Amino acid sequence: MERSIIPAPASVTATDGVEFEVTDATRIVAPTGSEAARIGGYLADLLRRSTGFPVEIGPTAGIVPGDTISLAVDADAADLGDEGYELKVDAEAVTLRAHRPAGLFHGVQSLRQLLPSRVESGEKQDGPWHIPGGTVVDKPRFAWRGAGLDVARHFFTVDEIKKYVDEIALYKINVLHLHLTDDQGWRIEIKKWPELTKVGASTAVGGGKGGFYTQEQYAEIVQYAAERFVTIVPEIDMPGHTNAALASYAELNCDGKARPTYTGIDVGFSALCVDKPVTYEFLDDVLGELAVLTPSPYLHIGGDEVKTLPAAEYATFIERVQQIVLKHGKQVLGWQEIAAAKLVPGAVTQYWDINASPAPVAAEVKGGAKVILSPASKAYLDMKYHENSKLGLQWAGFVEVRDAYDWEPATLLDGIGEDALLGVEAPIWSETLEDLDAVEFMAFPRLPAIAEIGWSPVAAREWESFGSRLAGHGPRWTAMGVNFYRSEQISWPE
Ligand code: TNX
Repeated sequence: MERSIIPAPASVTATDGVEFEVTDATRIVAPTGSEAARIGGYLADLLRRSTGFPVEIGPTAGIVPGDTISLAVDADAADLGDEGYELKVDAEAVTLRAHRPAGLFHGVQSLRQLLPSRVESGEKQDGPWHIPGGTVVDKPRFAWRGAGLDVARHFFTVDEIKKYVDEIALYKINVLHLHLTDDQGWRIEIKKWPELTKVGASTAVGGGKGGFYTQEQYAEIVQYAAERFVTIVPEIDMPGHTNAALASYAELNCDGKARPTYTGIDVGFSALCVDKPVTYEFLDDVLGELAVLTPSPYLHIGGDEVKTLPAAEYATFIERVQQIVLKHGKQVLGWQEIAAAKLVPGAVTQYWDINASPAPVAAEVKGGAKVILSPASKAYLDMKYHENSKLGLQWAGFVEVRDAYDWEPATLLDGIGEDALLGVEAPIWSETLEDLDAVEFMAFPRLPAIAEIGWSPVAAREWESFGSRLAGHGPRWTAMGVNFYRSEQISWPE
């Protein structure tokens, strides 16, 4: 069983010689109207497309042995936690149990991966459809297993985001962090500041046409992701990375003059005017509108790479913005640079810059702050795989699959141990990536590596095992229509 599941489950016991066969009599059993039934419906849709079987859902089992896949939330299964599940497969039935619906959803992802890869096809395929027998008992190591996507340097459509949500959910990723604003583009409608999406949204790196999400479209993304147990975490980067806003509104600039729009890829040149009251009125409106659209407890305020502000002004700015975040009922999340300011209780920093000292973050940790790890040399999926990669950047080095896989969060940084970690996240910056095809090429196969680091216990993590499991996912991606990089480190099946 364990030969195929990514991320590696906490525990797997295979029953050799036993298998369950999905047939035209297979039914999904879950209480009518329950979350279990909704998740069962998601599984049924997947099975119907590729098997061509009717796969009915109902509250009671069928009468033929071997025809039942049951899903249930079990109030007594508290030991499985918020996201864990237990999956039992024998010749008669598949039984999936969890304490919470999220666990059922994750269990369905494991079940998917136990079926032949052609189950991922959008068209009817030939059987047989066997699932190997055994028991999986599984729950995550870290609560935060994120993917990040920069929709500012290049714009990605609602449909592209939805497809990416589907792809990351397969690997039990539970956060999609959207980098909504940067120098090259402002991508979210803010009703009180309409020029942001008239001017700021009109550009992209390289001079493309840009774009933005209306609040309605954004809510649709949030909802679609929530149905897949993925939380959208929005980022408004500030005080730097703000040229798109500074081009949209003259009054946000200290000299009162609107900046020209920007389509290059330099970083660090822009900054909001930290002394002007209008700056904080602006941020209050932006974060306020966004908070209403955001079920996540966190608003990401960026805070990275400001090269034009004195340190004291930067710190004062971050301290003021934190109060705005709190006022709107949210908690503060920011890139590691915000650790230079006095952080409010509950604030989380996201480590990325391998060239900067982690000491300020470690100091915050001493005071109880939590950290998300996105070390660029391992977890930045926009880094080139090797020197001849056409897509990607290379400031943090080349990142092959094994580099993305072979590191341990709890021992990576001095003073930032297991207890301080909320989890891990794999960002994709889109300076060189114009569409989802390009994003997929960077994410696969490295995203599953980061997903395994975030989910699996250390004892279940091993490169040889990961590599052989990963090889089997190549045909799965092909069946799903997911572009991927055929790394030479992996023995892909023909
Ligand atoms: C650094 S990561 C940045 C981004 C770039 C990225 C490219 C971070 C907080 N800032 O603005 O897009 O490198 O890899």
